[in-house]
Amino acid sequence: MTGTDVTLPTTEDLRERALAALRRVGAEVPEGSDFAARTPITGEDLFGLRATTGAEADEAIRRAAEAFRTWRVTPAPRRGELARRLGELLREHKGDLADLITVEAGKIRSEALGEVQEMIDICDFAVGLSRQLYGRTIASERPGHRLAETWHPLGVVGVISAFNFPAAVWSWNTAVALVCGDTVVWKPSELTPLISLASSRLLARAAQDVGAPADVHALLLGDRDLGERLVDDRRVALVSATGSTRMGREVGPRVAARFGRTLLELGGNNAAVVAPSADLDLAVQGIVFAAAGTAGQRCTTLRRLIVHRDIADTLVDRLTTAYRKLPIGDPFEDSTLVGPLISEGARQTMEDALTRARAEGGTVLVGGGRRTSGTAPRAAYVEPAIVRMEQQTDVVREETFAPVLYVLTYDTLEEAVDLHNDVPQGLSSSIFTRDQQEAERFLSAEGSDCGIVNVNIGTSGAEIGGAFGGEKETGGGRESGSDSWRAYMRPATNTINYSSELALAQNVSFL
Ligand code: UN1
Repeated sequence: MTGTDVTLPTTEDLRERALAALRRVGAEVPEGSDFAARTPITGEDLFGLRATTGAEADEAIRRAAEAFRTWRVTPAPRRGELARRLGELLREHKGDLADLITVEAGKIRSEALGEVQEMIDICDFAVGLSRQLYGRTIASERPGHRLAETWHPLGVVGVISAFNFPAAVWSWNTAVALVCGDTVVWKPSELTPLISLASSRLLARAAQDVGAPADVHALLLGDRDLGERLVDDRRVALVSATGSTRMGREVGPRVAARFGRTLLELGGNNAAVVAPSADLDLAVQGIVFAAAGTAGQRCTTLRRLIVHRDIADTLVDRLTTAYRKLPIGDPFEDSTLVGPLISEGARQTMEDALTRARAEGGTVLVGGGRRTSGTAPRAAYVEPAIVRMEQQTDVVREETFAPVLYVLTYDTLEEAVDLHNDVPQGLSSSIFTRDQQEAERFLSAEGSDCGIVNVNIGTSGAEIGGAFGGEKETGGGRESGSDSWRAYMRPATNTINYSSELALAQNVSFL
């Protein structure tokens, strides 16, 4: 189905809106012709930009390594002041940053504001963390000895981020890395240079306000060559990369080959199990947000629904009804719930997945069509789709970064868990049930194999307080809250002898 019912702002309006936000933030736009800032709202270019050159990137890494030498010995609570000031500036410019996220990533207003809130939250978390970088004291087996564990800053952290959370994922890494005493060099997605310029500018202002070295953070704008520099440069101690599993498969071994560290946050193929006892009102709301929200472009997006056979028809009916009413279009419009896909390429990928799903025995129950606009032929607006599958086929096991929800049915919880875990990715999962035993089994070691496991809530929209990340092809990294900070520091084990005897461990005698 194709309609011509999407009314959109003009590219000129969007350009003005973006420039006004950048001006308020105080960011300068490096004009040039290396690549273009672009908006998925109309699918058009906004203006040309100059990319960071290889030599500039090299110099940025050198300066970040130099700044590390003073930053690492700045007391952690003092480093926390930088996160606090950044949080204040983010609060002040929340609307400006949200505007840029909507213009560049196409997020609806409420989700764009939510992304900035997530940045503010991690700054608050990082301020507290700056007084909580605890090590342990361990009982020594020797008299007059003490064992201690000390956490030290790691070095330069290279952050490679994706278009879909263009600012929040940077802030999770950056706020935590900075209070840990690291310095940061950021290579954002080429699709979201403007929000990167704005975020980076606010951090530079915060650094100036609190007297932190200017080089604690640098931004590299341009294509993947710049990311590859971070991957291959020995001065970069940790590469924290968010993106596809394909990208992670390259980054992981290359960084490991030079004994660098990685923190990988890669693809997901998130599922929700819906049990017969589930509160269906709750389930429908949770599922529609997780599957169709952000136009299916979160790594936590719900992609598979594993429904008990007895309630499958009822649930699917309610979902298809809800899907038919989803307002699709201009993400700046308050009533819109589904904005554009990031590109025509993403739309094509969705169409291909639906073609494959049909060939693999699936039935498209709702959606999948394109919405067009007379004024913006290059924009990619789609109707979120629900596809009933007889089996978990190849296409279902892949992550398609678009709003396609596959529905599978089950008879026993064991079968549901087997289906759930039988994919290569392991990011986020959930179960809708009012049966406590069932919920606990799903949360237990024989349940979901994901890094995020929820009950009676969808797979997306995690708070920053928990650790974020997943297993298997999702990469194994943990970012954001809990004790994820440990990835940004190096532990040293100290044995301190406060006796006058040299006692050897394991009762070894010598001399
Ligand atoms: C991502 O999609 O890369 O849990 C991050 C969520 C958000 C973060 C998503 N807080 O959906």
